[in-house]
Formats: sequence, C-alpha cells, structure tokens
Amino acid sequence: KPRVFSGIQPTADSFHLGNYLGALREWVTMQDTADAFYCVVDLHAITVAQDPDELRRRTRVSAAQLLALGIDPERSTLFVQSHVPEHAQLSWVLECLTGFGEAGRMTQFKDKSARQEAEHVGVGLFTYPILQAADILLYQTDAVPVGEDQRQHLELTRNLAQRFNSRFGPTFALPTAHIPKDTAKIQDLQDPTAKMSKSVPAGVVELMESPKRSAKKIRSAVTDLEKEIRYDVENKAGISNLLVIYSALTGRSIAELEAAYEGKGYGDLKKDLGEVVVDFVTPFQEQVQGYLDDVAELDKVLRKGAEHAREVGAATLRTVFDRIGFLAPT
Ligand code: AQP
Repeated sequence: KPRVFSGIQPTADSFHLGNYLGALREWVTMQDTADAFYCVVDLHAITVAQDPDELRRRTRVSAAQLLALGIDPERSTLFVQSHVPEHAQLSWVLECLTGFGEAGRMTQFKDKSARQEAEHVGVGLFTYPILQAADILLYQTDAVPVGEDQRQHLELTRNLAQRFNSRFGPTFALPTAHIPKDTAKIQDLQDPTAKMSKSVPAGVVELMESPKRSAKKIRSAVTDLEKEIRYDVENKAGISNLLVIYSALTGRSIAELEAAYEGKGYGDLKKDLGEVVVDFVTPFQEQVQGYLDDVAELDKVLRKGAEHAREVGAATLRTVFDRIGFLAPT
C-alpha cells in the first residue's frame, strides 16, 4: 500500500470549505487505498501567536472534525504533531540542509509575513516549510493530499529528500503532491480572485458556523453583472467558484448544473447551493459535538495514533541520525 501523509493546523474554531474540498475530502477517500497518516499540526500553529487554552481546545476540535468527516482511526493513523517529537528532530536536520535563499523563495512566507509587522514575524514562520518537509519525510510518504497552495512546499520537500539521499545514501521516499483536479483552489466568496483562507475571513464558509450563516454568506457571494450561469473563470470568477463548490458537494458535473440552471437567475443558484451546504454541515456538526462530548475517548484515539506514528517515525529518524554521523546512544 502506498504511504500517505497530510496535516492541518488547529488555528481556527472550524475548518472551511476550502480545506474540505481542497484536501480533507481526499484524505477520507485515500484511506481506502493507502496506509494513511493524518496529523493535527500544532507545531505549525505556533508560527503565529496562539492562546494556550484556545490552542488546546482547537486541537481537539480539529481532531473531532476529522473524525466527523470520516477519518477512521481503525484504518488511518490520526495524531497530534507535538506528541511525536521526531518531527522537530528531523526538521532540525533538514534546516541544516536548506539554503537561506531557497527558504526565502517560499511565496506563502512572503504572503503571510507581509500581513504582519516586521518585528512580529517569527523565524518559525520562515522555517515552517522545512518542518512540513520533515512531517512528510518522516513517514516515507509517497503521496500528500493538499490544496494547490501547497505545491511549492512539496517541491521543497522533494528537493530536500533528493539532496539528503544523494549526500548520505538513499533514505527518504520521494513524495508527490496529490492535488485534486477540480477543487485545488476554492476561492473567497467576497473576493473570488483570492483563495478562501482563514487569514482573510471575508467570504469564508466555516464548517462549524451556524448553517444559516453559511447559507447567507453564499446568498451574498460576489458575482458579476451578467445573468448567465456559466463556468468561465476569467470573466465570471464568482459564479465559477459557486459552480465548483456545488458540483463538488453534490457530485453533479458542472455541465449538468449549467444545463439545469439555464434561464434561471444567480439568486436561484445561490439559494439552492445554500441548502446543499446546510444539508452537508448540519449532520456534520452533530457528529463533531458527539466526539467532543467524550473527550476521554477522543484523547485515547489520539494517543493510540501517536504511539503508532512514533514507531514509524523513530525508525526513519534513527537511520537519518546514523547516516549523518551522530553517535548512537548506548
Ligand atoms: N481555499 C482553498 N482551496 C483548496 N485547498 C485549500 N487549503 C486551504 N485553503 C484552501 C488546503 O487545506 C489544507 C489545510 O491547510 P492548513 O492547515 O495549512 O490551513 P491553511 O493553509 O493555513 O488554511 P488557510 O485558510 O489557507 O489559512 P492561511 O491563510 O493561514 O494559509 C491544506 O492542504 C491546504 O492546501
């Protein structure tokens, strides 16, 4: 079975539709065919300031959302990143192999650091993609289900793996990005030329917010001045984004939706899509609450996941330490 790894940050009270359609939906599907490792990446979360109690709470809320979306801890390894110290240990080794200029070319760092005052930009935000490479390489990962925004980080991961392998001998599997064809980048509802992102929360549909609110956000999504419901990203970014979301949530093709809405107005499309979203999030939220009602069981699932992840990760790290010449502890 191929090995799959991916992670998500516990930095909000809710995942959003972009996270779900760009990545998490694939996580669930890939469990069937792969040996999957899925991680709530709390080490990544602290690259920007976090309130400790909130971070703890959001880590559990994140895990509960993953379970409610269908991650099955009997088939996949679900765990919290800080429970497996090997992530940080491998990250240090990889940092020492990364060029300063190479790290500086990461566009996500440029975007995220530009949004903050220079003195508040931590070194961790800069080295974040290297920790991400460590996350992936630690498990000898073959495929990484992520959204389009992670493509560059995956390239860095592959470069670091190749560099290590050629300098110290074959050690890491070379991972490929598994980016969905149709939903790689869900756009913001208020600015359909920008990625739906929790950092710029104008037009973000959160899976945990009140379903009514989600429907309202969809009804007030920015569209264009024409009338025709047609997929055309160049000229009709807003409508195209809504069609992508609609199609992904219902399994109806975009062509089928275009035909079904011929002669109808944007208002009809938005109202119907709002209902589709409500029907999706309502049972989801009930399930999340169910998992949060039994925190002891949730923590047990995460503990078991971390135990298994540590076994696999520690084996890789031992090889790495040996290859680079660290004296084995006796
Ligand atoms: N808009 C999106 N479309 C498709 N995929 C997306 N992802 C995020 N936004 C979109 C994918 O979700 C996964 C988890 O991402 P993360 O934990 O790194 O969260 P994030 O990237 O921090 O989420 P945001 O909302 O985009 O936050 P900021 O603005 O902080 O970067 C990843 O696989 C990601 O590709």
